[in-house]
Amino acid sequence: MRVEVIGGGALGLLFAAAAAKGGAEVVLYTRTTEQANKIMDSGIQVNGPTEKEVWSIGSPAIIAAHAIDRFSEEKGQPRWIVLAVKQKHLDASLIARLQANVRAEDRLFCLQNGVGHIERLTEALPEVPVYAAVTTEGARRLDAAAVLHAGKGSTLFGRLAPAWPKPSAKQEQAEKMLVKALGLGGLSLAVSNEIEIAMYRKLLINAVINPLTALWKIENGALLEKEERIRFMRAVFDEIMTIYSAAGIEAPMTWWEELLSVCRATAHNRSSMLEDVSRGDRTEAAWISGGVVELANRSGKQAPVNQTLFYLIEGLNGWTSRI
Ligand code: KPL
Repeated sequence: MRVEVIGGGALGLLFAAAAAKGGAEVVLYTRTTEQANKIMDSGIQVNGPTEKEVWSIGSPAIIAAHAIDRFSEEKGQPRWIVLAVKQKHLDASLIARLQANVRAEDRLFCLQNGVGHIERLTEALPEVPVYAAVTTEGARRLDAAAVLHAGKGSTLFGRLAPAWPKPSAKQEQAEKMLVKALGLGGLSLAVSNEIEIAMYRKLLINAVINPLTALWKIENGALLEKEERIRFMRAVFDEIMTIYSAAGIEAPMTWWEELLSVCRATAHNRSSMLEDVSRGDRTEAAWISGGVVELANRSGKQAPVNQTLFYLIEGLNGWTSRI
């Protein structure tokens, strides 16, 4: 089985290394040639939560690493193409590159936070099966070729209805092979027929935790340290639940408890949005808080709390494109 991973961030390195360990032929595409060269020289190092759990994998399992402009059509076996770039990098030029080089037999596996990308990709590549993936793996990039797999999570993947309600036998076989290879590589993966609800659950978690931790410059667990913070989280949560209900999304109230559990389980994490803001990078707010606002608008509703969070975050580093 061939797996091509686009994106050399924490999840890209982790998925590429796991697929290679699990026996797949892996090609990794990174933003820079320097990173690709480093990976070809040293392989990828995966560090577990304790010092003892370190392993690396390189050639021949990782058959190549290239800068993304080398991504091209492959005449051989169908590929799983793991899109491990952030939403902000899933732009018109990357989508055009995919349109030119991905064949109908390939499959896209999309690891982005937020919403909107699956629809964009499905529209751009109508012949290609597009899978949404929702992961709770905790990973942090240590350097160009090393990743810390800090928290063992799991990944659900599936297709949004009504795209391909029943996968073909070939498709099911390909799904099984991916689950097996990544499982052997240490990642727990399962196919879900309800990936949409998993995406909305993750969207809610990200839409509450990410902007608040980024604005207040705190770790996830610190959200629970003060009553006022919890009240604010609740206001964001309640607004999202009202929007979900208007949009016909069946979201249980137990998601509040789950949200609090995620804060406890990732207490010492700095959210991805806090990291982006600290580096002066553009965040994923447009696809998280902005995704909630768009969902509200589609049902004829407003989302003032999420809209305000989106504006505040976009304004933090001078990213005011939509304001
Ligand atoms: O997904 C996350 C993120 O930071 O983007 C959470 C779950 C909030 C963990 O930090």
